[in-house]
Amino acid sequence: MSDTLLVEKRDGWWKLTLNRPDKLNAANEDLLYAMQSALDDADADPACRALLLTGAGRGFCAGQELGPSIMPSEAGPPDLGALADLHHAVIRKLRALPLPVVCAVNGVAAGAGASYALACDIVLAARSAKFTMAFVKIGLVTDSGASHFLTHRIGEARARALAMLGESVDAARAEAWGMIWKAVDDAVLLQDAAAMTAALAQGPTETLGRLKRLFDAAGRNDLDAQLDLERDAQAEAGRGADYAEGVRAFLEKRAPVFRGYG
Ligand code: T3D
Repeated sequence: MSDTLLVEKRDGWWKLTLNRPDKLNAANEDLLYAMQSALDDADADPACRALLLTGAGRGFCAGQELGPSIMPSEAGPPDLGALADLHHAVIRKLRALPLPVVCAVNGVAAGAGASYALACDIVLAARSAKFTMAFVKIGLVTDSGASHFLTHRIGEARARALAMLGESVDAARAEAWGMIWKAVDDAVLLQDAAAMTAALAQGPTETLGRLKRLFDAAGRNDLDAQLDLERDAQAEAGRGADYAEGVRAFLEKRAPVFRGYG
């Protein structure tokens, strides 16, 4: 078990904390593998019905760890394609995980660190936090999905400018632009994010997983294709115990008790 990622198992949900605070939680290989493994474990455990991702200390994540291991050496240039694959495996797992993932951005989210936040389903950010497309400042392209997430959320004009200028966006502007769900006061970020994750963990988990698939597809589908996908997902939802419980609870004028699966 790596200490670069803290995994706390709560009642129905897990909290993952990026834990390299002296480096603003910059991602080294150890952290990237730890994230992959924690996401696989969460996927395999039916008792985990939601995830919260945050960072330890004053930063959320400063992106790829910058150091000699990714510098050109006598052996030649570094294989940044292979390194991108490592980051991208984490992004793919975050998106494919059939559970809601909440991100509490507690401080700066730079480079791939911003991408990790944007890959989550619901992003809350402390008012003091900022998102920085730092890639270009070191001569790299925007990766780990940031060019995709930004284009879809804030539009191409803003996405291109952010990527090319390497400018920062603070949490209030990120909310105003639709890049994230909400900016909240620093003092309440973690408690708000934990309450939201705990509430999602009580939800109809399989339906929340289907919602993820629908919204992932919405960006590439035309209306006809999306209507077909919605019909198929609704047909699946209608066969589930949580749908029956939802309607029963409504008729009985009580809160539903969703099992999550089955
Ligand atoms: O192949 C591939 O796909 C490659 C992958 C690329 C994806 C990427 O993420 S590329 C972008 C990599 N990240 C960056 O370029 C960001 C570098 N960091 C910064 O620009 C600044 O640190 C921040 C804007 C994020 C925050 O600034 P500030 O002033 O609040 O903090 P600081 O003093 O710069 O940093 C605090 C410490 O964290 C400092 O260490 P020290 O001096 O106290 O010992 C700093 O060196 C360290 N740190 C910050 N970012 C990184 C880092 N150490 C290693 N790697 C980092 N990315």
